[in-house]
Amino acid sequence: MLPERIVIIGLGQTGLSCVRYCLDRGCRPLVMDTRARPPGAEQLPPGLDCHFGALDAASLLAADLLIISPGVPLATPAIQQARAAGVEIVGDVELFLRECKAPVIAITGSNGKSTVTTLVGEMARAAGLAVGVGGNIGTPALELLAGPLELVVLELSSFQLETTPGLAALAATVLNISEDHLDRYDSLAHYRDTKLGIYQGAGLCVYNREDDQTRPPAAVNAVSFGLDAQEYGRVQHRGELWLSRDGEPVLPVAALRILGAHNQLNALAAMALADEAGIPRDVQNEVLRRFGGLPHRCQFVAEKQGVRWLNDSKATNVGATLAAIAGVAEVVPGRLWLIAGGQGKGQDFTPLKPLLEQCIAGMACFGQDRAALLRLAANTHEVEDLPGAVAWCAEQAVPGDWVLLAPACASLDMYSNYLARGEHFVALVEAL
Ligand code: UMA
Ligand code: ADP
Repeated sequence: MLPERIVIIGLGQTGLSCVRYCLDRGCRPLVMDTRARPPGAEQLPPGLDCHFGALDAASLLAADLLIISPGVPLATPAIQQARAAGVEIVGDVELFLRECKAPVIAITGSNGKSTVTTLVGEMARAAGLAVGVGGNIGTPALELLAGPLELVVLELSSFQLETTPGLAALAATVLNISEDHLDRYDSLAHYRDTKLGIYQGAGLCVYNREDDQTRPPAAVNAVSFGLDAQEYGRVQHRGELWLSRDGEPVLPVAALRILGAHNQLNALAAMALADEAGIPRDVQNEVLRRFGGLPHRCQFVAEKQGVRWLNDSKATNVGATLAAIAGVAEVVPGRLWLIAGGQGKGQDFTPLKPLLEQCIAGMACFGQDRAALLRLAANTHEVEDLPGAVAWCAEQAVPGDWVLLAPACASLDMYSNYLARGEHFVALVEAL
């Protein structure tokens, strides 16, 4: 039963799904957004109370329940005031979990979330389960309530975890932790601890033994994945490397279509989660063999004048760019050129330095925070924007070279999201 006075804060995809959820249950919420013209405004039914351009602190204090979108910081003073006054604050995922009867697989991490979420979702579907896949990956969780559900696979961001106190997943994972969203958290430890909240109440915690920051508290039921032979890992078998479980070979690494050690870790995490959901191993393997990766993640775009172009627009932080360079450098015989830049979100870019010096012929730096990238190494070059970066790389590269867009930054200084940036890149390359 929903209380009477509900305020929904944020009118993007999440806010709209919350409005629909409330209306379907006979409750008319008040909707607020700090943006003067939030994207979902024109989809609202006529006559709904709205307050756009700023938050109205008095209405927040008078509410029984605040439903907050992930893009709205909990630390916002008016929201903190309401919390201090005892107003309940939740996110859409919490509302979803209160209604959902099916077991939940919950996935977070700085990178690899969408890949692992998609893999587990595909495995469940291939096993014949009625599976709902949503959360940060794009479909707001509440929309999943519309269909039959035998299993739910949720990608959860740190923002969503802040407002999901009641998570008790069948299995939960933190895939890895590297710097991200430091414009919203006061330290890496704060960001990590928010992510580790995904383990609360989980039946099984799946962690990355290559990354100590992903370890759950000692007392819980846990299993790990990593690149050695333990638990979910890798072993040599019949002269080649295989993914393995407790030292037993499961699938040759060469059978995976997704590139790089980071994707082997993603596959192992997906196996661990799928095992807990009871999905048969042969079904898992069939999905791992056919999955070619998601668009905008190390996606092959085209070969132009003998130069191959790759789109990893989803690399929105340094950790993702490092993984993309390492994965691509393993298979690229020629020189590799990099395009990076955008909004740095307060990250330290220096971890890029060694790979820039060892694996990259040159880096075109564009966007708001390009100055910090330009300072990293001698082989950097300043351009204004993505067209400038593509033009420069096309001039520099010779047949046999590869060019990788892996920006290490958010796109929001110039694009509505990473998809728009990736699509612009694909169009620019196709026009060469
Ligand atoms: N905003 C305001 N004022 C408001 C409300 C929002 O300025 O009052 C801004 C936010 O700061 C943000 C933008 O509007 O820049 C969108 O925020 P939102 O909360 O309305 O976002 P939604 O459209 O509901 O989309 C959200 C997730 N977005 C964010 O967390 C920023 C989507 O993840 C997610 O797919 C969707 O819910 C469905 O669950 C996107 C994302 O970028 C892909 N996530 C971040 C990431 O992956 O790094 C966390
Ligand atoms: P997310 O949903 O967490 O952003 P994605 O699966 O969409 O993750 O991958 C985003 C980018 O992160 C990829 O393009 C790749 O460069 C990088 N990446 C993917 N998996 C990993 C991983 N396990 N470790 C580090 N980087 C990764």
